[in-house]
Amino acid sequence: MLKIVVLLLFLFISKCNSYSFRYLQEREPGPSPWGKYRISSKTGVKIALPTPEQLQWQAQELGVLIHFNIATYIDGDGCTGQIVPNISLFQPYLLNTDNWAQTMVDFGAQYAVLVGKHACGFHMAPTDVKFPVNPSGRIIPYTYSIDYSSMKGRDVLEEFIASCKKKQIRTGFYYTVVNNNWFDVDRGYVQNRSLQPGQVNITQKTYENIVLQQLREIWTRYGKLEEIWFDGGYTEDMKGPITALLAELQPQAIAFNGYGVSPNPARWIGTEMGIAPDPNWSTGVTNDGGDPDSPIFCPAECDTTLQDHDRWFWGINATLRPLSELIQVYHETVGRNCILMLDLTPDRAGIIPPEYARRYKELGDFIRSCYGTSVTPTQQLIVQDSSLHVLRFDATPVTVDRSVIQEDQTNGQVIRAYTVDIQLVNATHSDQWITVAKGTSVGNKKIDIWSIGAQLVNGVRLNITKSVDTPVIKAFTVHLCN
Ligand SMILES: *[C@@H]1O[C@H](CO)[C@@H](O)[C@H](O)[C@H]1NC(C)=O
Ligand SMILES: *[C@@H]1O[C@H](CO)[C@@H](O)[C@H](O)[C@H]1NC(C)=O
Ligand SMILES: *[C@@H]1O[C@H](CO)[C@@H](O)[C@H](O)[C@H]1NC(C)=O
Ligand SMILES: *[C@@H]1O[C@H](CO)[C@@H](O)[C@H](O)[C@H]1NC(C)=O
Ligand SMILES: *[C@@H]1O[C@H](CO)[C@@H](O)[C@H](O)[C@H]1NC(C)=O
Ligand SMILES: *[C@@H]1O[C@H](CO)[C@@H](O)[C@H](O)[C@H]1NC(C)=O
Ligand SMILES: CC(=O)N[C@H]1CO[C@H](CO)[C@@H](O)[C@@H]1O
Repeated sequence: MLKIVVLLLFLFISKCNSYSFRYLQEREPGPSPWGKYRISSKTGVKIALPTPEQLQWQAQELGVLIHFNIATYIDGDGCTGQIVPNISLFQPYLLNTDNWAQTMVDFGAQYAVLVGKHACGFHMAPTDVKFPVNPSGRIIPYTYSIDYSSMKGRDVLEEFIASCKKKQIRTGFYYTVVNNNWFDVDRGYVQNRSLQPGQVNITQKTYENIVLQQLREIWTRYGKLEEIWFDGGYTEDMKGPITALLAELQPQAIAFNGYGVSPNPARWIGTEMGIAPDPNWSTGVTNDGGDPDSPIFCPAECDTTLQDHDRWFWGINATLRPLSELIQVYHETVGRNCILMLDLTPDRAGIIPPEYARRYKELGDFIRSCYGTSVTPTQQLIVQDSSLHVLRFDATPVTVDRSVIQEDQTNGQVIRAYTVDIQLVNATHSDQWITVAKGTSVGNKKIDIWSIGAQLVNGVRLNITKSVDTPVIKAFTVHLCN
């Protein structure tokens, strides 16, 4: 039963291509119904506490967002305006989700979110939903779905889940609530304008019923989901019913754009370019670098594309971002306490094109070779106190050019500032140190590539110069990469 709640005017900010816009939180957040915080015994400030699900999610660092749908078969990057692509276009004759999953492994993705329904309205899973059409009130099935296409009898969502499971990749779904061109729905509402070929006239109430029934289907038929993607969010009218449905069916799932509907929200970083601001905090609910003083733990997700020009669906003439640019994306997302969610885009045959697969693997190979191991096993970590962690290489000095810090955020993110200092091998006395990096937010991970370049050192130390409670370091490592 649909509950209509009329609340505040909802504001959307579209980015250049409106079909992949993300919701920008415009209002001041109200008191969170779930957000927990504690009071620091050291400084008396509020420290936002993560849920175990949020911590586990954030630690994954790499994921993919799979754009494959009927929009793969049109020239534009998704369905704009009132376009409803003809269902006969959907012909993924080589469709193979094992092939997708292998690419995820080569990249290093720990989780994958698949677009089930995008703005066109085409649903990649079979659906039992039936609804009345205007003006006759005749009841029809949801015919703009896989069961009415050349792939009748298959369920891409189920195949995707099975393939990911074999590779221990966690899974989730994207289902856009605010757009459905088949019903001429834009920003959550059925439009009042002349319908174009292929569009079907239904009421707003019917639309909201369809959404809730289809969310119920995809949240019950495929097991526990790691993440649920609300691209563009949801209208205020839908917030109540969606909150209730999430709590009933997928309470553990991370909800992208989910502050206010889920106890496990994640926020958008505010850009699709693959760059997080520095600093980027695990706390705060606005679509930017966050707010260290916020009592709400809501880590950021950085979604970006492999193809050039912010192109999400496979494009016939699309070019790929060079490896060097993707490495920079890694450093400016994962290295700044953001989760990197890279677009994965099968082609019209339904598989990852070989040159795309190679690029994902090249990036994965770089990450593994650069950061997979620390520089030397002979290092000795001396924790002088909770604020001073010293790596010694006295027996065998090493050449390194960067450091990686990870904060244990179990009891919240508490580091507010730090420096990384090195002791050169030719230092003449033991308290001769040079500061090579400084920063503020650490969180899940902070990578500092030293502007001074590679140095031969016999010591590297992390000095936490400001914190709102006793800091807990999960890892402090140094590396040399080309
Ligand atoms: C792809 O590029 C070719 C050659 O430049 C051009 O003729 C064609 O229109 C382009 N197609 C699309 C969909 O951009
Ligand atoms: C879709 O394409 C098929 C085959 O070309 C055609 O028979 C059908 O009429 C088209 N449907 C619509 C709604 O245009
Ligand atoms: C949709 O149907 C309603 C009710 O029959 C009608 O008032 C409305 O004009 C129709 N909308 C369009 C765009 O045709
Ligand atoms: C829909 O548009 C028509 C024509 O512009 C207008 O007369 C009618 O009041 C509108 N209906 C609604 C429900 O806004
Ligand atoms: C150590 O070597 C660096 C160059 O490698 C030099 O700039 C620095 O002055 C030397 N320091 C001492 C104390 O000799
Ligand atoms: C760490 O930084 C603080 C603040 O700048 C400074 O007072 C302290 O001396 C530093 N620790 C060491 C061992 O240098
Ligand atoms: C506290 C803080 O540094 N906030 C920054 C977070 O990121 C946004 C966007 O870059 C900045 O505007 C804030 O100043």
